[in-house]
Amino acid sequence: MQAWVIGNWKQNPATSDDVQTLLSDLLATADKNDGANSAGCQLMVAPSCIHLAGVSDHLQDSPVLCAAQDISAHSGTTGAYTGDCSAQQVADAGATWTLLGHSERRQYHQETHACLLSKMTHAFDQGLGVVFCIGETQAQYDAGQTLAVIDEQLTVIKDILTQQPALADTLFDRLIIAYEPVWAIGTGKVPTVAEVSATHQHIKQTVAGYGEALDNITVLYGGSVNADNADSFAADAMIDGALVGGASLKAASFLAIAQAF
Ligand code: G2H
Repeated sequence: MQAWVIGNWKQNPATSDDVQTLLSDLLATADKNDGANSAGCQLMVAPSCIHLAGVSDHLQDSPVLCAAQDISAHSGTTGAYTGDCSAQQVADAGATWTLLGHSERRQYHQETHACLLSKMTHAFDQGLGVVFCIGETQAQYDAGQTLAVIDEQLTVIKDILTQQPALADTLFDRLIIAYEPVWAIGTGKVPTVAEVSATHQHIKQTVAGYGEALDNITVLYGGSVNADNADSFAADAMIDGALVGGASLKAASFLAIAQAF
């Protein structure tokens, strides 16, 4: 199974010049190392919306893919939705994937099940792949509710397949799940590999239950992944790659993580 390592740049870097420097470092180091692709790893970066077109231009003819961090829930195309970017617009800017449901979107933008169902529908309608982020809070983890929370969050996928059953046969390589415990995001705290492995196994089984074609879907781990701990996650057969935040903002650490997978 191909591994994926995805850089979620969040609201970084500060300037277009900084973006170009990061990309140049990334491509130069990737070339020098014969590319992370030689390790069978697909690389992707998710810049902020304002940098999307420039990044995708820069990455043209490179093996690195470009994703949006989010899309509008209100329309997949155009409309009177001030501040939003649609699935069609991010695809036009060069994104082939979008993240959806990151915990920072759920927390700071109150993204709900209905909102995410709408976004996912627009993404698939416009031909984008989706990296769907799920994960429990510290309080939910402490209360032993991790799997129950995940089951509830995964119902977005179940519901979209109820609405459009024909999608099931097309989603295997257009849907990635990123398991990111909220308490591990940007904190330096990580669950044990055994915990992540068991949760990923549960996610794979649950999604496989939505349709035969979704057997063994790609599941990434995210939350304080860095060059030092990537090896331990990469060694587990249930962990198909990583969604990386802070450590993706330096080419060297991002590529070290990619090499681990
Ligand atoms: C989790 C992750 C990237 P970080 O948000 O999605 O960020 O690696 O900084 O914890």
